[in-house]
Amino acid sequence: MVDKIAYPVQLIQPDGRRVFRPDYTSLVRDIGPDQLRDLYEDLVAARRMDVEAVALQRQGELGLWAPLLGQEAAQVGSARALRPDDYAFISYREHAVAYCRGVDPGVMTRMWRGCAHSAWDPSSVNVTNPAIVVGSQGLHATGYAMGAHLDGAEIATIAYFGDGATSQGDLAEALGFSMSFNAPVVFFCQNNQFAISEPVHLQSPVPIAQRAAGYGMPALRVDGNDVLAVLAVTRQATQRAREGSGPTFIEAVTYRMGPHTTSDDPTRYRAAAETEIWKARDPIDRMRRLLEREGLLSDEFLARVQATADAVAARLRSGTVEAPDPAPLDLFDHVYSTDHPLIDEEREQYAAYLAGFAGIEEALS
Ligand SMILES: Cc1ncc(C[n+]2csc(CCOP(=O)(O)OP(=O)(O)O)c2C)c(N)n1
Repeated sequence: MVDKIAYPVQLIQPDGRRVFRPDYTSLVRDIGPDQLRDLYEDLVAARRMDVEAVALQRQGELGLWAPLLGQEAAQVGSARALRPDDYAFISYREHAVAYCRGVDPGVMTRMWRGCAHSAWDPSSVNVTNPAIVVGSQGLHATGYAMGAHLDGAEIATIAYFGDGATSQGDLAEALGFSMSFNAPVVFFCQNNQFAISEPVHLQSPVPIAQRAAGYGMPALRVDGNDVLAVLAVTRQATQRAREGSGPTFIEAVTYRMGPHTTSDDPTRYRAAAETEIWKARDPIDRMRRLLEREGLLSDEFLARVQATADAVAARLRSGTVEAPDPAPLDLFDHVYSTDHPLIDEEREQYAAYLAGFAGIEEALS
């Protein structure tokens, strides 16, 4: 697979034409008109959901949000390659992965609103809550994959992370360990060209996938804005994992069209001209062009997509603004599974601090 590093796998060109790649087309032979339409719907719903979350942050309803704008195809294509019993370990930007796994959009913002440590029960959808510690989920995924294998489960585990994460020690350990033990894990890197303000060429002088090749791990690059190509390569990698052929590294070459988070201003470190180039490779436009070329777009279908996307966004909004504020002292719950003297002490101190404000509001009014 190492020869695939130079040329990212592509099945749909930016103008919507198919690419002749029998080796990868065979992996998505079952994706007919209905499935193509469903993928398009996922892409549109994911973007709509993300735009709604950014608006909620601007309206003061969320503390922070990490937009996925531009990365919809990388996330939808890979998540739709997973089987229900596969397991995904995500970072803070994989909202579309969570959506495709079945996470309720109504709880998706809880962590970002600061009202829950864990927004959903990971075991109910086989996707973790977002990992903020960059690269940590590579190790978690490797450990989970090893455990699942020892339990006799024939599943694939997938770790999502960015280009910047590949410089973390955690990822280096995960790659080395998983190769040594042939762990059934897929390392899915979304190379969105930036780690906050650091461009990928500063991160690595060689393609990111080549870093994995250094561990002897099969690695390939895929056009991350091509949902079909991403689906194909992820199916191949997860199948390798399930049948005991070990880990695979996928570099999905994409672009973060928005800021790193809602606290970031990308105009300070990248040129508008560059963003324009990537706009022409927009993953949703590409899929729409394919549907158009193949006669699969109708007003009725587009109305259905719009209705789904609006419903998802409405659910995200109502779930956010209606989420109950936790009691301040809940902060100390679940730090340990049992009582802990240090936590008890901190809880008491904080309670005393809060009590010091009693009556202040009345006095000021
Ligand atoms: C261990 C660790 N170091 C630093 C940070 C601060 N930080 C948050 S996101 C980020 C950049 C990560 O970039 P990348 O891995 O490319 O993912 P992207 O945000 O582009 O999706 C950094 C340095 C962190 N959260 N965790």
